[in-house]
Amino acid sequence: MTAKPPVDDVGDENLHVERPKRSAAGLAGIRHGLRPVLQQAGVARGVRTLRLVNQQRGFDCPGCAWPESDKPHLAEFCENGAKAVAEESTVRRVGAEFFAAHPVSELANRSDHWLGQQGRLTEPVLREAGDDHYRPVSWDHAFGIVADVLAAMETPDQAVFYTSGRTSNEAAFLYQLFARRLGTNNLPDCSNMCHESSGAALSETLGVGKGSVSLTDITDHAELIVIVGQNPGTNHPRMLTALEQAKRRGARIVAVNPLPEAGLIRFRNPQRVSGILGRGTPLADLFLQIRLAGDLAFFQSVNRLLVESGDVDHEFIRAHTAGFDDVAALWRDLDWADVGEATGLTRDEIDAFAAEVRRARSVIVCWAMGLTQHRQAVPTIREIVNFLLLRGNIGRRGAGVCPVRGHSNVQGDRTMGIWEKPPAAFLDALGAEFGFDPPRDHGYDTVGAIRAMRDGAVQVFMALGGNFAAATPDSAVTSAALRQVPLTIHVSTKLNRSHALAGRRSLILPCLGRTEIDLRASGEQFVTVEDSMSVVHSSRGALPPASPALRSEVAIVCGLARRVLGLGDPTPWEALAADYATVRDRISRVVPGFEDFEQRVARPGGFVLPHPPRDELRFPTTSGKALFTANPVEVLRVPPGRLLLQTVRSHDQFNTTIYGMDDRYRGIHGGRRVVFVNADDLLELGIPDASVVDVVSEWADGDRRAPGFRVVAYPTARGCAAGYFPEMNVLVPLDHTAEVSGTPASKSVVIRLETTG
Ligand SMILES: Nc1nc2c(c(=O)[nH]1)N[C@H]1C(S)=C(S)[C@@H](COP(=O)(O)OP(=O)(O)OC[C@H]3O[C@@H](n4cnc5c(=O)[nH]c(N)nc54)[C@H](O)[C@@H]3O)O[C@H]1N2
Ligand SMILES: Nc1nc2c(c(=O)[nH]1)N[C@H]1C(S)=C(S)[C@@H](COP(=O)(O)OP(=O)(O)OC[C@H]3O[C@@H](n4cnc5c(=O)[nH]c(N)nc54)[C@H](O)[C@@H]3O)O[C@H]1N2
Ligand SMILES: [Mo]
Repeated sequence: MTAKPPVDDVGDENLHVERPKRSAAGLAGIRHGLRPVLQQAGVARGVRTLRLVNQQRGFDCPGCAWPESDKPHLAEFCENGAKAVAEESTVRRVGAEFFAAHPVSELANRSDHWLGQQGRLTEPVLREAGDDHYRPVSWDHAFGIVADVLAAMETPDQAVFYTSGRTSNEAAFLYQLFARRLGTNNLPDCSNMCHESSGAALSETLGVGKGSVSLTDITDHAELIVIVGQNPGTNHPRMLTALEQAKRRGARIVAVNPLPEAGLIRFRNPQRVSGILGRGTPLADLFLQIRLAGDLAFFQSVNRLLVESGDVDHEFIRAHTAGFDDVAALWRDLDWADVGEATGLTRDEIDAFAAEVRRARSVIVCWAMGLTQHRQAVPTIREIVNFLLLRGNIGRRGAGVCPVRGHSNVQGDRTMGIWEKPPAAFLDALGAEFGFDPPRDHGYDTVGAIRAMRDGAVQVFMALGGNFAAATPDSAVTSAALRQVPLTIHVSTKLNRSHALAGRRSLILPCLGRTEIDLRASGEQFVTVEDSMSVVHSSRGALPPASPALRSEVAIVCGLARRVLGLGDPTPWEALAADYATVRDRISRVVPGFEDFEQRVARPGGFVLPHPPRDELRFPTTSGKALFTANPVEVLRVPPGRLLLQTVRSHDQFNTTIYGMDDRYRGIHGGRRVVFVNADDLLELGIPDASVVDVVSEWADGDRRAPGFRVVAYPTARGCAAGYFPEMNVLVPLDHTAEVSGTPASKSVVIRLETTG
């Protein structure tokens, strides 16, 4: 039952819309999850693969970064994990014949779905300047081309090294070492578009840019769990199991979201009989349908109420924090009319939430892209820290900050030094270990890299994973920028748009995926990853590689580094590529918290990295205290006749990888070009439900247009539309970014709808 890849693009011909679902997962979830694995991987390979996901001797799920429990179920995977595994373990292949048959000019017009469905890349290919085809090239020749172009650069800062968050710790560590040996900190990554805002806000206020809770804080201890700007039913389905456990022991759950997402309302656990048969567990006790970008005003109003009623932990504030008095003064000036306008919530709703908070001895706040991708993302997350500090909800059991990470190793890549703004202490340790003086100037982040490419300042763009052309904002600007780069290099498992919208010369270097056996000179290797709760553990592939020509990311980085840096470079690249234990040995001496790495990662479940606020109520900020910060509210006012647009994931995609054309929980089937709008807004705009419109975004430099979207009347907050990325990325202006973090503000774009038919 191995289905062949699609010949034609499916498009939206079969689009139909049903009522949104009220609950997530359940039996349908398992069935939907298994179907793609069995279709793409064949029955035997599929079942064998799924049995090994997230098991202690298996591989880490290439889906999201939600942690595994101590005692994984026999099948610790979810519907969307199954889809991620299927994408990678597919038996379809893209080789020389494929590229001979499909010119790049044709590939550029294919959808992300069609490209991804073609199968795994099997051999290195090169497209020369002026040629319309990729053609096979040897690994050696490919590395030679890169070495020649890098050697001809005027400065190392003309090269950019992007990383996506699936890269292992070992590969990431070597990749940043290579870039810095070359002399640049141009290491943008997908984190710049993801949790950069969280990292910025948390490191400033708490001294650590990561989450402070563990899985048992959620399952066993928290009395109140607040889920803000996150859609776990689709993007972190295993989180629902943890929330269900919390719920069963009496924890309260509050969801804050413009969309009534199915997973937030009710959950049917597919791994429990009652979940398969019954109606499941109601999850949220309180659902607050907030307006886009209203969260800063919301949390600030709650903070004010708590201070007014005296429901704060003065002892904690005095002992562990700084800045409270100034901030409390700002809160007293908060205008309730602004709060109402920004949040769309009534005073009763806010009071109800404050009452939940007063009752709870321990509170966790979880969030994801609904907070990080707004202009005021960093002040908003700082205000959440204020909220938790007020009642001592940091550094104690069942309490804390929980930014839920996206990619399975995005947090680990940062820990390994993938960052354009590396801390001096990291560079010092790296330089001491490898005997060189790393560059100190900050490099480009993702948006900075696009500007530099646009301005002709980049000679080489390399990507270790990801789909830069599709994931980044302002698609027209970005693809034009990429196409004028003299050489682009993509290390990838699957075909994607970035290979079609690549530089003047373009290389695709195919690599092993997580699911595959990685055999090196010293034997079979494993790699390590860090999950959203700072647990580091191993991941070992089990399937034969998709093609004998594939190399591991580690081998590719080391091979390239040797060729580029020459035989005179003292780094033992060959030895590092032969035995990943030697890489971990280096990491253990450079990165704090990785002492005895090899021994500790051998333990079942791995080990937890230190987190001073969580472990010892110590705040490594400049003042040594946790900081209250003043975050003035700026109400985002939209001109009449306009809406605010957020760009989200459907249930059938992993970022730019489109598994299928459905968004089951939201009732969308057979298409993706939809725009969700509140029925009352449609009435006011005079646009009937189901019309076809152009979505037009408005920015200082002019309009951007996404043609041909079907309007779907949907119970979203008033004034707040939604659509899918990457299709809507063409509407996000490059300069529309979050303060401080520079993250594209792709969840609050001012748009108008123009009817076309
Ligand atoms: N299956 C699957 N899993 C994934 C991914 C995937 O694409 N598919 N992607 C992975 C990655 S890289 C990431 S970063 C995560 C993303 O995980 P999520 O952040 O859950 O992903 P989004 O689809 O962007 O959903 C954003 C949510 O925030 C809400 N929201 C938007 N703006 C606001 C706001 O202003 N205030 C509030 N309170 N809510 C708001 C939206 O309505 C939506 O529910 O998922 C990871 N896991
Ligand atoms: N408008 C809008 N834009 C967004 C977002 C949004 O919410 N709205 N979300 C942003 C977020 S949170 C993120 S994280 C970024 C994601 O940005 P990216 O990380 O750049 O994009 P992905 O779609 O996750 O990358 C998928 C590609 O990775 C490759 N790949 C998969 N597995 C492996 C592997 O093991 N090794 C290697 N080398 N390659 C592999 C495959 O070729 C696949 O095509 O997008 C951002 N863009
Ligand atoms: Mo992400």
